[in-house]
Amino acid sequence: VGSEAINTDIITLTRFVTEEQAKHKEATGDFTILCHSLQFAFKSIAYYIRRATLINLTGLAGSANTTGDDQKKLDVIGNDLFISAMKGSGRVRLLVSEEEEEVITFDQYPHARYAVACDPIDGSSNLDAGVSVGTIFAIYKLAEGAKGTKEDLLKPGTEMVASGFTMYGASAQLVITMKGGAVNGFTLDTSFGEFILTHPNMRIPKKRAIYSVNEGNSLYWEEPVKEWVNSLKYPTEGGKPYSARYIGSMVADAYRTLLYGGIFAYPADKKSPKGKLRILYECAPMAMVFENAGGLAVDSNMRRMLEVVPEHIHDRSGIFMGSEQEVQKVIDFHKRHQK
Ligand code: P6P
Repeated sequence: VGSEAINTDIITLTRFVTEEQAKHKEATGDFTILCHSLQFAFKSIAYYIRRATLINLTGLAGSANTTGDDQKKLDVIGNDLFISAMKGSGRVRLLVSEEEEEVITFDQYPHARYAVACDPIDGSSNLDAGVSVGTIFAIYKLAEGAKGTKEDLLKPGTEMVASGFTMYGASAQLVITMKGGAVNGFTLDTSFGEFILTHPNMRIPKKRAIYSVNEGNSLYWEEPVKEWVNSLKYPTEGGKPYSARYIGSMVADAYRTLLYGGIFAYPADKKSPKGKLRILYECAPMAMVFENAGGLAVDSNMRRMLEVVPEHIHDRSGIFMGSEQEVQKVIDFHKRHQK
């Protein structure tokens, strides 16, 4: 071995969660076991995404397998993998998935104490183009005596115990945060098959001249949104115009915004009055990541995103999330319109 220092004190996600558990004497280890199953889901989804083009999973291959079914699309495979990983944990009672109309209850585990909401492969429409997609997840702990019905998930994001996402890009990047905790980034080392802590205590810059929004919707935007975006493009106080960065895959736009700063927005508008992105498994989990990294996240009424309560499990919301000062600018434009 050469003279370079070998880091033998590697912090894997498994070790990280185990050390976290040790800090809470009342912990039973259930969350640790749930995290093992979560990371298995990410590893297996990462495997199929990496091979998608090779084994023609990027669309309905048209070729039937032995049982005559159409070959599944990746988002169906991602969903199946996630469901079986959560069931296999034995620690999940309820699961909401973007791919499932109804909530899934694991009746074989009536005493399991966690409820999970997820988008197994968010942005999957971009897959064929090789754009980074991801899994977004939210974890709630069921109240004592909870019945284990979907009402147990119709809560504000402030009640999540953890949330995060895994982006399947050049490597699989997992970003996870616990309630009131730090945001930590892990990179999948496929040679170990382990998520390694590579981005401890991620903090989003307080400001950054980058905005990320689909301007193809500007015809439908409300006035304050139009004025806010124009103020970035045509600065009046002599500043430089902002850079526009929009990938169209939420986890990719979110990861860049978290690392570089700036703001990501998907406003509710005249075309989508309730917004496009889903509260339970897109807006709320991302909002907790951004708040715990020192940023802000609000809905189209400028309410704190984590205080928004969905009425139905697939409810949507507008969202503005990113650097504190950038989100504050949007709030200021909306305040001017309220007077
Ligand atoms: P648009 C992908 O389809 C997605 O759900 C998010 O990942 C992404 O942020 C958004 O929709 C992109 O939507 O309307 O800009 O294509």
